Amino acid sequence: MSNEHITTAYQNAKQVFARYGVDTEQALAELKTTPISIHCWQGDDVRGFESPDVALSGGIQTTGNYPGAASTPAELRADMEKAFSLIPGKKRVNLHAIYLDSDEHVERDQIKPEHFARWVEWAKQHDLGLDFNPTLFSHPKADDGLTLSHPSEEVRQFWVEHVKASRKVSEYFGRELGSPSVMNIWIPDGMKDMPVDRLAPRQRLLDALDDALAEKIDPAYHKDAVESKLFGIGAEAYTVGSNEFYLAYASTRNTALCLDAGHFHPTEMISDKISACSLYVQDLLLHVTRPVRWDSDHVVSFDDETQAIMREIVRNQLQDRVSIGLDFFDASINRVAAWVIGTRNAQKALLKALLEPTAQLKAAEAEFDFTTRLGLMEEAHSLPWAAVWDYYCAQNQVPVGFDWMKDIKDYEATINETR
Ligand code: RNT
Ligand code: ZN
Repeated sequence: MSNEHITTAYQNAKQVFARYGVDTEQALAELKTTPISIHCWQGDDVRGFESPDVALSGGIQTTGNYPGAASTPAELRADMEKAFSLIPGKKRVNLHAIYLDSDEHVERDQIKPEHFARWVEWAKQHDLGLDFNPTLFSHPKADDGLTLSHPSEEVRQFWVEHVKASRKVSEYFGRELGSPSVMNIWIPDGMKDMPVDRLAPRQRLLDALDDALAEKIDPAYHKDAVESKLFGIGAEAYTVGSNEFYLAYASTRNTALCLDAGHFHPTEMISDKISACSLYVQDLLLHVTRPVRWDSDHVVSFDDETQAIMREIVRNQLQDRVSIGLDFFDASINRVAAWVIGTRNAQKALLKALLEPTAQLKAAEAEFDFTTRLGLMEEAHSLPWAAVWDYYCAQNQVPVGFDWMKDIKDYEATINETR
């Protein structure tokens, strides 16, 4: 499609949206400044660079053996750069502690900002914010399936020290890059079969978190977030960090709350949790992902729930309080393409939400005119938002439509020679 066609289609769409009281220019300006935090771990199947041989643990799994996975920090950064050249708008990169870039082995409780200095340099060069995660899995001290809730004081303390060390790294990111790093704590702790004591591990987790987060850090540089989960592989009967546990923790300790779209019962949707949680916690972090029958972490699709999530943010004007992060890992397709597909889908859903005639919908609802509400809501799905998306891609010098696939195929051909 030529630029002229794209612009003409956009101008037509702009008129259509204007008739519904929607300003496309404003929507595009907002889309452009809303960052999406792209997770590094899609690029190497959550392996990291700490110990090449340690298997992924913690009840999460990647499946597939598509060639070309990154195995060094330089390869991972190159892959992300390629993906970013195909994704418009503002990006952040979400790192896990196991992605340290160090020439020597460093134990988790010993990680320091210097082990992430090359990531920060790179982020500066590419105008990226950074977010962070302590890694409480894929480690011998997590082999019992318990970390911060472990009955052993020694094991627990090791993980507390890891979280403390991670906060320093996160603070360093925020300080260096001028925007707060959101540091998300997810632990795999749970049990395969019915526990006798559900309380004591939760009490230990509560105390360990309070200890790990005791030091105040300027929220201009760093924010803590906590992520609940319903179950994991090998932790089917019980997770210590359940939803109730962390919702109450975040609201009483003033941390952010992370809602992962795959961490609830299959008919529960995080889109319906955003508004409720926003009344009790100041900041939310989203792990936008696609659960297929379970917490499978499939690549984000342009599906109903992804659209509903973005609508909730926009309708309630929560853009400043909700950080949008992605969390999927698929090893069965080209990993760079996975980032491109998932991130572009999240952005499309956000744009579509920004183009919704929300004021008219709210007015209909206020008048109990539910017929108008449903009619307009349904018509809004087929308004020409895709023409606005194409124009946005062209304006931001990234491929329009499926043209990005050619770049992926070319990149794949060069990668296959070296990996
Ligand atoms: C696991 C959680 C967690 C991880 C990442 C790698 O179920 O969703 O967020 O996916 O930390
Ligand atoms: Zn998650």
